[in-house]
Amino acid sequence: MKMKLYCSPTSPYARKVRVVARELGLADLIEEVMIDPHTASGNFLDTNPLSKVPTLVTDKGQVLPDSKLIVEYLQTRGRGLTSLPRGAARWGILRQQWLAEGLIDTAVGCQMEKRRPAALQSADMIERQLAAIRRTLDALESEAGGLLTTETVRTAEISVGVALGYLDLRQPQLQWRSRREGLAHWYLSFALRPSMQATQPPAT
Ligand SMILES: N[C@@H](CCC(=O)N[C@@H](CS)C(=O)NCC(=O)O)C(=O)O
Repeated sequence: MKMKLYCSPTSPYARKVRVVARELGLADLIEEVMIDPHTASGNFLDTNPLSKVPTLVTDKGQVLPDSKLIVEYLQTRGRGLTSLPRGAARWGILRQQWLAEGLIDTAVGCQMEKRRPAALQSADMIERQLAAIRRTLDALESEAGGLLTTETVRTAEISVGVALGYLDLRQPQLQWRSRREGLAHWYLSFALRPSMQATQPPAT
């Protein structure tokens, strides 16, 4: 039985898992099922009562309802990612990964706010989130030299790459590349990886 990955074509959390699956050579073992978690019903809600994508059902029928959990699980099933060093360097790389994860959370938060009826949206809230995104991009830019462009990468690069791709999709007006040459240069080659190309979100 194949594993089943519930995802949506635009979710950055789902894309992260889909990229990891491909980098680990596990894509053939996983059936990707595209759903809209905002309108999902029936089977999916029984599978994940949180109604969020990504959700993985393993080949043993276990349900994993969160991208970080799924990435951890997939790493026990395949090889193809560079493992993290030990010691101080480990925390530097994880810091970059967590900044990127925060970037995704904040950009998705912005998107959720924009989904509300116009009269209920808070311009202050959106501006506060955009300011956090700009600051976080600046922090990632200052450490962009540490991002790998090697044949195999780490989960940190995948989180950073997916976060930047999501900004292209949802916040193009931010022009994140402007004055962030290090990140922009790194992303040019990262975005060409087959795992990234195969998971590009549709143009909206
Ligand atoms: N912490 C979760 C977040 C997943 C998440 O929020 N996914 C969004 C799509 S980008 C979703 O399913 N939203 C549906 C909803 O909140 O009802 C993860 O890392 O997987």
